[in-house]
Amino acid sequence: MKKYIDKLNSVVNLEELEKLRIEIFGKKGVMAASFAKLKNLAGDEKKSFAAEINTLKKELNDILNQKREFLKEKEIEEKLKAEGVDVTLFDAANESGALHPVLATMDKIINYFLNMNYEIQEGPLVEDDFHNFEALNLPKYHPARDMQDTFYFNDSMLLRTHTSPVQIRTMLSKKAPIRMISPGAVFRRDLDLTHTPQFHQVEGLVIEEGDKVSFANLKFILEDFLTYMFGDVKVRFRPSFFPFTEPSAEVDISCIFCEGDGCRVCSHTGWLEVLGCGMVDPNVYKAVGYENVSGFAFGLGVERFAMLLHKIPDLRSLYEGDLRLLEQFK
Ligand code: 2NM
Repeated sequence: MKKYIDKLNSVVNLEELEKLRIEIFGKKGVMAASFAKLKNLAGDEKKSFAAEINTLKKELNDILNQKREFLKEKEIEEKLKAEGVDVTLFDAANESGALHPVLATMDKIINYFLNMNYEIQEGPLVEDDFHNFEALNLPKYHPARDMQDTFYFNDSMLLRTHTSPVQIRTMLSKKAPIRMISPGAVFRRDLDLTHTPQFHQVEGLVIEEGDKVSFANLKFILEDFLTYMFGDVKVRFRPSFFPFTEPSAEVDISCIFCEGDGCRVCSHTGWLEVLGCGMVDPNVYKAVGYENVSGFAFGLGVERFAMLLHKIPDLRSLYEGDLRLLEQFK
């Protein structure tokens, strides 16, 4: 019987321990057999044997319970060790991610203007009629306010259709001089080869007191910016119209696919439209209470810039999350 003490002490897992428990304490176990022997004994002999096996029973039981606790702890520890993750471990096979091309393009644009001492301003995505339209010289019944183009919540609240309301909020909150860009998401009810209902813009605004800011200043900064973005390209300004600028222009660069020779991407014109801009319209100054100032503003679509920079033919591929596209931007 005493050999079971050694046996218990040398068990190494719970499974073995359970087998041994049955061997000792089970119905057909050694303990039951010992107690059965008592029947054949009498008197002092019976008494001392009974005392002996009861002591042994208690001893074996204590060892069994201790051993069980110890093995349980040990198994949990082993499990934790096996399943745990060492976050400090260097894994050469683990692949790193990268910025999405739209975000990377946004960063590149932002960096140019930060270097030129422009501030970044942000505003709400859910805007009201005044900041998104009215203050920008887009009066009621202007076609750009059409339900067809704008996501409305009700009569006055909407998802901003451009980041220009951030310029309005900035002008309302401080005086000239202003030198700012407003990067961010905008929303329009559009979905086809070249349009997604959410896209990103970077708009810019520069305002000084008096008549210091001219169209020549606007031309310089945009030519310099486009050279920074696209390298050695030609830049041209075409007269255009926006309600919030006067005069207004659209800006083209020489086609980066055919270098101006004419191809399908540039519709055989040799030019790609990349920006809108102009001198801030007097009606915008009136709406924000500015007097005796001069300034220019411009706006661009980040997705379009990303597509041109990386020669991505289909806008929708930017938002399909296909790893075969994304892995090319590490
Ligand atoms: C564009 C083109 C031309 C513009 C104007 C303003 C504001 F608020 F200052 F009047 N913000 N952005 C603007 C001007 C935007 O995007 C194609």
